[in-house]
Amino acid sequence: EDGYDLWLRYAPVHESRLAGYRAHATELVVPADTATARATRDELARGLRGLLGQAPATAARARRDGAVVVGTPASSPQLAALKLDLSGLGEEGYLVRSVRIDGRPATVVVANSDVGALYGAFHFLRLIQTAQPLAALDIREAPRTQVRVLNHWDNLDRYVERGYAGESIWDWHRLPDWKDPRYTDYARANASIGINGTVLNNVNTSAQALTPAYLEKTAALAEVFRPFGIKVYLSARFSAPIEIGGLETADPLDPAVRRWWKAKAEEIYRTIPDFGGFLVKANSEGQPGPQDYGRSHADGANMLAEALAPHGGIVMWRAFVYSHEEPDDRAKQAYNEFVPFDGQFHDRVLVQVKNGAIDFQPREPFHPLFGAMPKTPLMMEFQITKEYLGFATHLAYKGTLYEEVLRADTQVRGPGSTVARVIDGTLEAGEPGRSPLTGMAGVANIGVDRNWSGSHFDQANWFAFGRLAWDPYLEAQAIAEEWVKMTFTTDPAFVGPVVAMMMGSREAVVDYMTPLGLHHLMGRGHHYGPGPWVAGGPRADWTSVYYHRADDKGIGFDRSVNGSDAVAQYAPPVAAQFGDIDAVPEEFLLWFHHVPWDHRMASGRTLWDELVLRYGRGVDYVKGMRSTWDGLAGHVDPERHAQVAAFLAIQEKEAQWWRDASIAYFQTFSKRPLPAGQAAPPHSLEYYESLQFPFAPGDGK
Ligand code: BDP
Repeated sequence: EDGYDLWLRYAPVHESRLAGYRAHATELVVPADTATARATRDELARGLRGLLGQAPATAARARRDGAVVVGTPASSPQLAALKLDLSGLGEEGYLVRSVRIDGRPATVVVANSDVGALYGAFHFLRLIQTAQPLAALDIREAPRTQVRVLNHWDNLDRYVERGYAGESIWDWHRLPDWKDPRYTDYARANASIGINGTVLNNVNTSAQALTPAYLEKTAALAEVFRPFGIKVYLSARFSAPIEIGGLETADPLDPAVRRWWKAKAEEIYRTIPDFGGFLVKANSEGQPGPQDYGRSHADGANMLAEALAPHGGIVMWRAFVYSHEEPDDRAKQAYNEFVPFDGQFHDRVLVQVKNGAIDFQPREPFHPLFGAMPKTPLMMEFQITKEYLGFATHLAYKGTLYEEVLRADTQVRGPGSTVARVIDGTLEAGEPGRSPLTGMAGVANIGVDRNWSGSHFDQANWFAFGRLAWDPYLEAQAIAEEWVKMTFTTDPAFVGPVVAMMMGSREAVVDYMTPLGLHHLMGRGHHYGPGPWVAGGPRADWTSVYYHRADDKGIGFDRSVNGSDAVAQYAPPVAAQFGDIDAVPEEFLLWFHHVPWDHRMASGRTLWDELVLRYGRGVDYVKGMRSTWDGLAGHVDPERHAQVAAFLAIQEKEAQWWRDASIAYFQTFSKRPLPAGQAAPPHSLEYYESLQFPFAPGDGK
């Protein structure tokens, strides 16, 4: 058990359920003969063999009690005869129903397309994997977003930016000739959670990715993924016309540049007929972009969209931008740069927005762009990899982070205007001229490690992202339960405590790293470990002191009307709440306010005391996770148990380090004693500041 099988382990079900399940899977009927249908049949056979100890006989039509029939009405007269209502399911939705065929009980998985049936087959398997009953099924599912993609921050030399699971799984050197079987397993895993696209290369990309040799390699991957309903996309470097096209400029209004991109799109689609489109990071952190020529984001995005649109492609244009001029508050920049262009983007453009306005911190308030561009489809960008949450060694379930953001209420159209409704398009569907595109992207945490994600529990974050991209209204807790059952065991004695531990794990990271709305306090560059003292260097907004602003009066970034007034970017009721030091939720207190050390908190304690206690609470939570996990040894295979245990020990050490270093540093400003019972940091501040990690993973370029 090295974790390679992810949540598709298909371990034998408990004996007590075996007979019941077998009776509902006596015969497997997947009548279509397409690559997708074959993949569906193979997966069902593999899954049922593992779960039930034997694969059912395959047949061309159902003839026994308990057959499982999977496909489209067009592929199966037996399914057609049921005359099920498939309207509204689209190309990716499905039904899973208990029916009678020729008088015999059967389970059918029916869809309008083979890919819909594949998704339904994974759902059927998931029911067994999570110990659900199979009688009287009446499931109707369709994805609520259209573009559900992973973003790999993988360089062509296989280095993964912010990757903590080894090098890239894309073996560009051996492609297109050698197609590693791992690519197929990657596609299975993604399809099982409804992911239908993958951006293969880093947003900080080399233009090489668009050269003929790399398009051939990309085509080979597309061929592996196609049966699983997964399209390939590429990050496009805006200056590619210069670097690989020999042009003098990449000005999006220059006719030769426009012709170049059109020709490039034609070339791509000749090689990959179902290519998904481009992801673009432009005019951000030194990347080239339309502003280099005095043009706008809309000019840049629209030029690319015009080149791709005739072929059905899309552009995902990132809103993670900030210019090199010193801003008064980096948190305001994306909004300021994008809102003026609402309504001006081509209808094949999605603007891809990170969940918060800074950068994937352990907690951020929702990005103020959500709800502020009603005429433009905004796509969510979550980070699955844990750049700011302890890399792969800290156990932090991000389902709760995703859920918190998706449920946040922008209030732009009154209460209930949640971020989820912005993302799925329902909130602003009536806006004239608005493109119907919707989507969600997750920055992948995948590498060549046998367990894919660098740790066993990081697999849960990949899983949760996929499930929420499919349905942003799902609950983080329910997703964690599914994942634990599928990945480890359905035994309630294990599931209960492990899910509970996961549910609080991200809050623990917030506590021991950046409590009460603090943010961006990590080590410079690599982002490993605490660095609240980080100051100086090329940009103020790459330092910690810029964000925490601690002084002898207090701590926090004043974004109220008296400060940067970033709160004004939210709808008035939200702005009023966030902007009021007495009304702002405490978890965002120091995000929006510079707060005196003796400020009274809801607990009755002073801010300083509360801060110190929160750090300690985070460390204690990790200790609790360790003892919970130790107590569960008998329920897990020794290999996975040992690795999780070892990583929890690392996490405890590092949580303690974060707490101690942060307290040692902030105490130099607060000049107050620690609350009773709180241990002083064992080392001096100078000691923590002196620690160097030149080879921490993730930051090399
Ligand atoms: C930050 C990362 C950096 C990425 C950048 C981005 O530190 O490596 O290139 O975001 O999203 O989180 O473009």
